[in-house]
Amino acid sequence: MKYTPKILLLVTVLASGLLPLTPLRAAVEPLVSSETKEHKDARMAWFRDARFGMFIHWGLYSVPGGYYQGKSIINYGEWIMNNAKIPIAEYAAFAPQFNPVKFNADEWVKIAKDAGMKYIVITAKHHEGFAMFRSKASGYNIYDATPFKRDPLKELAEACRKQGIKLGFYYSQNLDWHHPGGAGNKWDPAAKGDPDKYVDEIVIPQVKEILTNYGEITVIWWDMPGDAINKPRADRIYKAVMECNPNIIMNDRLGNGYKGDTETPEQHIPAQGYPGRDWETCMTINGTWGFKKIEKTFKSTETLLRNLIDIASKGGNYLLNVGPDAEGVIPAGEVQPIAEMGKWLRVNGEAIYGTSATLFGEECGALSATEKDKKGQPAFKPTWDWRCTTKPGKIYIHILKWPGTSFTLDTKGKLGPVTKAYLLADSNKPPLAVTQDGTKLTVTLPAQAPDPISSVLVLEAATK
Ligand code: JFZ
Repeated sequence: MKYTPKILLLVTVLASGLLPLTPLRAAVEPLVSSETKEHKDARMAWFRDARFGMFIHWGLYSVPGGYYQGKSIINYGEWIMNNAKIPIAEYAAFAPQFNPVKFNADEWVKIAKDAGMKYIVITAKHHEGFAMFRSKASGYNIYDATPFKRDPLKELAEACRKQGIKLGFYYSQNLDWHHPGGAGNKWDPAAKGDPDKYVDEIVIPQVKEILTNYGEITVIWWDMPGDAINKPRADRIYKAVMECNPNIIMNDRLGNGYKGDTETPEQHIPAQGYPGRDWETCMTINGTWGFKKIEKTFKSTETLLRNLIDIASKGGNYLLNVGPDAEGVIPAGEVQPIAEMGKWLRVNGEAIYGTSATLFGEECGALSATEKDKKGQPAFKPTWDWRCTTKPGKIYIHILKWPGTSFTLDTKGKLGPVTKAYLLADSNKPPLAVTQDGTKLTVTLPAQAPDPISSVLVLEAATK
């Protein structure tokens, strides 16, 4: 087919939403420099507002659910093929047993939405190599290789669109323990193959499929880069993504110098965030990403909410994982605490969504004088009295440890006169009494916290 350049331009602009295209983004990564700040800001705007998303690890590994030959296999459930060194043909035999008839995309999206999450990132293909979508590039996919005969990503994309949730795809570009030429499978000789053929005949065609067949996909989440993703291969993959959607948000895990748009700290919250970079902490609610039958212990609502508040106060996002089982059900132990988070967010969301990082920083904790972290550096010891987020003209103090009848803050000269103070849970009540003596600010509080986990004190004041 031949298009005139004008039509092509029009089609591209329409396809990429209303953002004006920087024709150069495709050409510049990893040098990045020529995307204007305005364009980058517009491209990242929804992500910076969102603050809270759902990660979904779902694949063939949900069938064994952490067990192989009657034994519980240690470590993450989605790594079972590797951890138990399961031969390719034997692992592939899980496919005919995979029939997640209880999968209901509308329900999953509703769970995310009720939790106050604004986007979903789901594993389109994890290291096991099994595509969770209908793929022409490989028959090893949920539509063609299982009795399910449905494309869950298609159903999820439709449900997301209906319910106003953004959708992104995780894709394991380097590790692929099934397809010849994919990296990482050293236990089965059938995995041997040409990595260029793997990239050109599996990765690139599948990436094009997931970025064109499912409406607007807003995030591409690579994982576990390695030597096999050398510069020419990384460049080819990147080019394919940019051809599909130049406004996509890409994480930092493609490999070979590609910094992407986001830092992705895993299972932890960095002490100070990443000043000058967008970032997203991804985390499990239990001890695994992919479903494991043995996992019965889940983080509490308090821990999860604290994490969300801590992350927001450092300018990041929280991508919190759920691992649906082989029937397509998200474990109740994961649904329950995130539903509680949603309840809190319906009252206090103004202090999370679309906010900027703290004006202060010291409230998050300090470096220990004696203890060292894994890298031998002074360990960061968080403190949990309060956190701060901001919006123009508003400072939100998330009070985690209720101080009794008054809250005192050293403003360090960072805010002007406070014109009004109130509790977000209590915004119709008379404003709270405030005294300001130099940089010492005191707000009179009720004796009881409105919320047992975190109550937000709003200060209306100009920030400096
Ligand atoms: C990777 C995957 O291997 C894992 O299965 C899961 O998908 C997770 C989100 O990402 O695991 C990693 C990746 C990076 C680090 C640790 C585990 N890391 O940087 O420490």
